[in-house]
Amino acid sequence: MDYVNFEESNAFKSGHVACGGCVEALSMRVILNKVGANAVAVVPPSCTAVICGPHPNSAIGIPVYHTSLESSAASASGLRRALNAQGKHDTHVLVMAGDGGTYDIGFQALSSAVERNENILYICFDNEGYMNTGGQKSSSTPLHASTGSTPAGKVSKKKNIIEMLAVQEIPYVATASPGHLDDLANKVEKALKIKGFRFISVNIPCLPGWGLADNQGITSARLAVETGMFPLYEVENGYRYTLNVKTKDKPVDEYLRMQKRFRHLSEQALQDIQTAVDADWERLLRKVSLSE
Ligand SMILES: Cc1ncc(C[n+]2csc(CCOP(=O)(O)OP(=O)(O)O)c2C)c(N)n1
Ligand code: SF4
Ligand SMILES: [Mg+2]
Repeated sequence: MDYVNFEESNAFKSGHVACGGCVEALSMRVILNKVGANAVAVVPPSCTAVICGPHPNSAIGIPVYHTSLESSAASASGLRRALNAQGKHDTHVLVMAGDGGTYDIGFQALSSAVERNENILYICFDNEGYMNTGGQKSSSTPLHASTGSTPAGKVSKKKNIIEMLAVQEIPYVATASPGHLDDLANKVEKALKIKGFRFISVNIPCLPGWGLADNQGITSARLAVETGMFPLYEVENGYRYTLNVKTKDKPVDEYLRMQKRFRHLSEQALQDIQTAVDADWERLLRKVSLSE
């Protein structure tokens, strides 16, 4: 049984407006309790921005800078420098952004901040689409998923942002999941101790966006890991790979079939996804073994 290794510090308050059963809200609670009070958050338009809510009724216990969808990493860079100029080197600068604001619209600012190795912790809540605006496709949406803008299924594969960032040799890049909360908490704790650009992508099964029942968020998150659709791993300094859950023992259709966005899949499409996931898993294992 997974447990969460943190003390509740009222960093995330009840009464927020996430969908009932949303595992992003649960993830935010774990992350913010680890981050603590000495921090500022940068949040672009997204479910996260809605969940945080407006001042003075914010659901989170640290100051929030609501920036534009393009500019999270640039805004965070500016805040970091302003805090440094005030001698507040220990104040954490945290970005909490969606996949649309990270993989797509905010990617230019992200890429530049990564190149400068800004001292920022960037959390991407990856619900694989533009969910706050009704569920359109992003470049994080997986192959074949039906969305508001790809009703017959997406024709390209999910962008591999972890590898795109790791190749720049930043100190820390990781994936995490609300299905493994202790692992998520440990990764946040580890990232907070590192200086430089740190990036954690959290897989967020979105209840309305993926077509899941209100109580299926955690089950779906766990299946994403168990099927290898969303492996949990870390890349330090671009080369040291660590796999946090070392088994992949379920077929992808267990994960895909419970989501309405994949209900139209043919047997062939299912097989193609299985083949691609198996190949990606083998590649990941090779990278892990190379760094041992
Ligand atoms: C430049 C720009 N384009 C479009 C929008 C409208 N918009 C607001 S939130 C959003 C969805 C963002 O998706 P994502 O970052 O994945 O966050 P999610 O809603 O899924 O949490 C969009 C398209 C905007 N605010 N700015
Ligand atoms: S739309 Fe999805 S990610 Fe957004 S609050 Fe609802 S369940 Fe959570
Ligand atoms: Mg999204």
